[in-house]
Amino acid sequence: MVTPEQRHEFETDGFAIVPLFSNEECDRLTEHYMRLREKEWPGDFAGVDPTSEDPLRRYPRMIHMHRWDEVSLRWATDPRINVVMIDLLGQEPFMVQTMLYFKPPGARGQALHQDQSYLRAQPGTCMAAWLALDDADEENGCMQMVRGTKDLEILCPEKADVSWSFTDVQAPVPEGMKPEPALMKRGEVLFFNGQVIHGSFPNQSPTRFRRALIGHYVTGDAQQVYHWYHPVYRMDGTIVKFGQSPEGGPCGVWVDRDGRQVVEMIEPNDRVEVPAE
Ligand SMILES: O=C(O)CCC(=O)C(=O)O
Repeated sequence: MVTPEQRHEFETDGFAIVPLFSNEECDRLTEHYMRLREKEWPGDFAGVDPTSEDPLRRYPRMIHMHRWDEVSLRWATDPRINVVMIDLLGQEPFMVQTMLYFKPPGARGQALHQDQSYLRAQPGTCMAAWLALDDADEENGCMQMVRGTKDLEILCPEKADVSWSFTDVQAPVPEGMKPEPALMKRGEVLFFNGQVIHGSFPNQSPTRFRRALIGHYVTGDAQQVYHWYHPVYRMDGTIVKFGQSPEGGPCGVWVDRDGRQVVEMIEPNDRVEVPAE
């Protein structure tokens, strides 16, 4: 299922794009979630306001749909996703989260971050399967990936600029590293590990949505994950008993060592707050 090029990309950068779903499947999924979005569901913490000026209040992301929506559970445990994960990781993963980002025209993006700073899979890491339901490019706010970050520890978060990001924290990126756009056709899935720094810029299109269906997983060797991601599912859709990762712990900051940027781990209380931009 995974080509030698895709495997090489994943081994080098911690991410790879694999075409997996047909246009008809994308149509069906898009229709399904657009219909669901007409109502409020568990996980809609900020509420849905069809009259809001803010595109993300009209179409907020959905979270953990697999807990109440059979279509989402079936998609997140789809055998094709499982085969790719096994190919890339050597082991079957566990599924812990689903999300649907609608990202309508004019919507803010999401500041750069590492998924592992939220999921805290231990041992091992987490993985994402990010399915483009629309073609995604720089105009409508495609994913942005930072090469060279696939093995990083969890970085201490900084404040993000909420004028363009709907989240208020970001992972620091040192000079010399920069996000690169992941241009995708609908039906392609971007697989990336929990260390890779990634995010997305605003949707600048006046007309195009940039919808994505996302599954989050922990690698097969993991025994703990943060409590927000429980219950944990096997790839056959059954629930498995899992430990809970503790809160807090050290995080990394970039320091200059002989002209090279390296990550140094510190206790969170020793951090110096960086003012918001
Ligand atoms: O879809 C996006 O814009 C961002 C998604 C993301 O960063 C994530 O799923 O971790």
